[in-house]
Amino acid sequence: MLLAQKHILNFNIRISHRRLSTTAHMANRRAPSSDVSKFHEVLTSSKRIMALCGAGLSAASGLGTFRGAGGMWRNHRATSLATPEAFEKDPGLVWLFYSYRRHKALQAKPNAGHYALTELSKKLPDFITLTQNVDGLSQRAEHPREQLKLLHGSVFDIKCFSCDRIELNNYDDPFHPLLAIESEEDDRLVPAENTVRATAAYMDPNVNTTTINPDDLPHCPKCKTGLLRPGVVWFGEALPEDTLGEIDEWIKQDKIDLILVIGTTATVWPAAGYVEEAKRKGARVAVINMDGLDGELGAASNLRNGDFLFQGDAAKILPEILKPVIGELKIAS
Ligand code: BV8
Repeated sequence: MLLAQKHILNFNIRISHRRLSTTAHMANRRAPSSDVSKFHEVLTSSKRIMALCGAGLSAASGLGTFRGAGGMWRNHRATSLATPEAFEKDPGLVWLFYSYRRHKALQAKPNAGHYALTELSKKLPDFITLTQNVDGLSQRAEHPREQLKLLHGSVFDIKCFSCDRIELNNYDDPFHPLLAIESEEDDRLVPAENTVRATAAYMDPNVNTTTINPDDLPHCPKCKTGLLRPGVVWFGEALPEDTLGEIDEWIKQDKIDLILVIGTTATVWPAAGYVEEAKRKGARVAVINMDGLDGELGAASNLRNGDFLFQGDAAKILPEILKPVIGELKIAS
């Protein structure tokens, strides 16, 4: 008995130990700080910093996110649109979807979050921004190009679906007359059925959408036969080799002090994998997200002691938490 008890006692101690250790571990594991002054100490002593950005960074510019608050992809329909298979099945529909996002992105303006990262790049040569966004807003905030890595391409680059031709930075809106998407309110100038169908198609998969005969869609001026397509990385497609190489080169150079995980659910790979890579190089993690811990934080969810979590709008939080390095952000109106 005694033995048993001793066992029970030990067991209890073990249990309590484990409970203690797990709670201690949990406490240690999930105790990110949101103390800005503590973050400022870490920031000012950090030499090498990386940022991983997602749709939440552009939310304050009026662009929908994919899954988070007001998620544009909530119906998952968008995921099925962002694939080479969807383009093969109905290139007109996929083009209408991207024409809609080009139009919205051109109407939008970079926000204080984008400009704060631009300033940090200018002040800290060993800072790089990895963005999953294809909206061109970091570029329009004049983020130093060599410190900006476009993981998933840009809706303003145009590629050929068949040959290797690529045209960078095409801002024609619409890219082709058949792809005209005016703002929802005012669609006088666009063939009504186009907009209605486009929006319907996007919202309701049961609407037959083959709106545009592929022969009428823009074709490649080089190989003449290939359809032109948006220069983004679709699901199932590889990320740009040169960009991945540049990032790996930067990561290899030295330890990393801090990774900023900004407005992303960190659920799309291999982009989400950079959180773990930075941690392996010694980085502390600072999450800036509207949803916070109760939201989907994917690869950035297991925060530890010494990590940070700032819940709220990236456009408001970034200028604040980066102030010791970038100073007061002055945005030209
Ligand atoms: C590939 C371009 C292989 C197009 C995009 C490992 C495990 C599991 C799956 C995989 C794996 N490896 C590969 C896969 C498959 C797949 C994948 O990851 N699937 C997921 C869904 C599980 N990955 C791929 O297919 C990749 N390719 O693996 O190729 C290969 C290799 C060699 C050779 C051939 C093939 C390609 C992935 C890229 C796909 N393209 N975009 C387009 O945009 O149309 S992904 C797209 O979705 C975005 O770029 C982004 O990456 C993602 C959306 O995520 P977020 O940006 O995080 O947006 P989200 O809405 O989810 O979250 C917003 C967050 O912001 C929320 O948390 C919200 O709370 C917050 N927020 C909202 N407002 C604010 C805010 N925060 C702050 N302030 C605010 N105001």
